[in-house]
Amino acid sequence: MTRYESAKQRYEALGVDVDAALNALGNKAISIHCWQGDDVIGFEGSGQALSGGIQTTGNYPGRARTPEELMADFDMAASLIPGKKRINLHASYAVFHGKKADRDALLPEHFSAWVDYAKKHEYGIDFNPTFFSHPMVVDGLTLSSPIESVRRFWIRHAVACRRIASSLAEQLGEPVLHNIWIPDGYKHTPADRLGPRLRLKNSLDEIFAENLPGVLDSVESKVFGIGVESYTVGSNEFYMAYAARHPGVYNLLDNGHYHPTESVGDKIPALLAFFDKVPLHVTHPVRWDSDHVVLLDDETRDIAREIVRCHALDRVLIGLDYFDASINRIAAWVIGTRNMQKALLAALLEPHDNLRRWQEEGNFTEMLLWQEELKSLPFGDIWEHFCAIQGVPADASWYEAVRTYQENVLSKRR
Ligand code: RNT
Ligand code: ZN
Repeated sequence: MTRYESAKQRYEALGVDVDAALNALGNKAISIHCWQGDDVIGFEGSGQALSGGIQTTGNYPGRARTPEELMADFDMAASLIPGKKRINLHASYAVFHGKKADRDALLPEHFSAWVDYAKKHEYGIDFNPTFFSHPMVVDGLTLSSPIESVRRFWIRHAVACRRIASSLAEQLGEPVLHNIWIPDGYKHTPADRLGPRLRLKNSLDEIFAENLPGVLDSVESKVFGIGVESYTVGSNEFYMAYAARHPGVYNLLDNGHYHPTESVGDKIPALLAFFDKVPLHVTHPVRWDSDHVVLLDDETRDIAREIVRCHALDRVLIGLDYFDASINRIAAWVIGTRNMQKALLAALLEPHDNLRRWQEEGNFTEMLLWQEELKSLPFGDIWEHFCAIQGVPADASWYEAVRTYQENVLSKRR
């Protein structure tokens, strides 16, 4: 008997359908963020520093500088990741053939290179307007700016981006998540907390006014950013209420955007009670929204567990969001994405019906006992089998390919 067969027997003895778990995992797309590959710089060539209170730290050599490099690097990572993949793009990754367009004049044609690329590799695409690293961010504000010309510029940007998302959806034949995150906030305690929020609300109303097929809209809240520590316009309550009042607009949960003792795992079922979709940015915050590489830690496992327990694999849209420049960027993609998938697999291998029954019967002893016992079952053997049938390296040997690529390609980028 192989290690896989023996592990499978142990899970099956608990009533877990291992084949169904492998199938579900293989069919669940993970939306992988393009911006890990180039430190959130994009292709505008403006030389603008990353702004908006987010930061990439580290200076590992070999970041992608062009669309060709980023696409090649992403392919390298994707070849080492099992299952279905989507690529999550930002507007700042437009590929201009010749004449550049400012953010408020972006068109679907500026993303045709990405469509060709995605079609060739069968990746889905998700899309984000880019409200940072641009001179029209004035005093740190965009959609909530009191300067009407600034606010209008960013409304035009988001309108353009929703149209691009709709065009991408049409070209790919499947929905595209269009997620709005803005950096707006204040370093100092503001004198007026309501005004900026009312301006943001009006901006969103204008942005979402157009009915666009294929677009899944979401808004992403945050608690604070670097340099905007005292007030965030797009707070949790603000966007939660906005999404609840606007059918078709979803509330995206980024697990770096809450107080450290809050659990995004717990927020998922709360939102599933009211929304048919819950989009996520899975990250690893260390003391702040530091966007470290996703780990197979309790938080990631809890997020995965809630998705699976709630039978919501098709309702929760899993995207990743981190940018670590201190390690090989391709390895960062591979480690983080595989960790998300490992967490999902572990969750799929839990006997949720039994656990739920014990909870309902008030049998908390057995519920606790088995929650703990599950942690030491041979989940790694099932994971390695999954990788093998998906045609990717099952263990850490995937790093060999990255090391070779580093030597032959990344180290030559100067
Ligand atoms: C920032 C948000 C946002 C960005 C990306 C680049 O705190 O998490 O999602 O990280 O859009
Ligand atoms: Zn995010």
